[in-house]
Amino acid sequence: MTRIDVKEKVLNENQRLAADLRRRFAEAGVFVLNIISAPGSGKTSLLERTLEGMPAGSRVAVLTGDIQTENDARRLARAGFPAQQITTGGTCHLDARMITRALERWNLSDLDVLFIENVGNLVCPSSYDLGEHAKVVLLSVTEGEDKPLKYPSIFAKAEVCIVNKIDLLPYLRFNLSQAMANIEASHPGIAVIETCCNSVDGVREWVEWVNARRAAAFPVLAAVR
Ligand SMILES: Nc1nc2c(ncn2[C@@H]2O[C@H](COP(=O)(O)OP(=O)(O)OP(=O)(O)O)[C@@H](O)[C@H]2O)c(=O)[nH]1
Ligand SMILES: [Mg+2]
Repeated sequence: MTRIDVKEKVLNENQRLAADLRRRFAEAGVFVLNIISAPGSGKTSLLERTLEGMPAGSRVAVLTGDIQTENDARRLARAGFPAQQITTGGTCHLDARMITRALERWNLSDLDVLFIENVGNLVCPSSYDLGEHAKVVLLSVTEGEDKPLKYPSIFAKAEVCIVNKIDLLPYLRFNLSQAMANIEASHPGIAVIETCCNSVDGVREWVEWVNARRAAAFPVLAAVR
């Protein structure tokens, strides 16, 4: 049917633009993470804690996607690093064209790390390659331990799963060991980090993961910069 053809065409176009972004990130030595979760799981909070802990002068920037509002970019800009909002106006995911357009405002050679906060949604963002080095999925304990089984695609594609809002466990009927088993079932061997973004619990472990993954992506650059 026509509908299927259109979808394929859009995804192919996205693949072409994502490949171009990937080449540009490699040439400029920019390490890029695409952070995905349901609305409100704590993506912006995790990035706020991450940026707050970075030394001034760190060559890091954030693109943050939402359907409406500039709220998240405003929150993230407080840490003093470049932050740009992409408002999709209704689209439930970021695509490679949106990233390409946003990056026209920045010089990639000024950056070492680019965090992309995707639109809050566990489904659509998993289908769109943004040229990133790795996808990151957040699961907050308020969402229920079954989500990795209900939305397996993003858990299968992500390289690390952040289990957030761990401070709320005493107040919830959330079975953490079952959640861990469900994450492992969706992606055997995936790295899992527990965080509380109201404090810095687990954030150091997350930053260590980012640094190690960056070093794997750019072994020579990581050694000299
Ligand atoms: N108790 C608790 N609350 C948290 C934690 N992390 C985030 N929150 C709260 O959860 C709410 C949503 O957090 P955000 O960081 O805006 O979540 P988000 O994933 O960026 O949301 P969208 O961009 O709208 O999808 C806020 O009220 C945060 O203060 C946490 O670890 N523990
Ligand atoms: Mg957010």
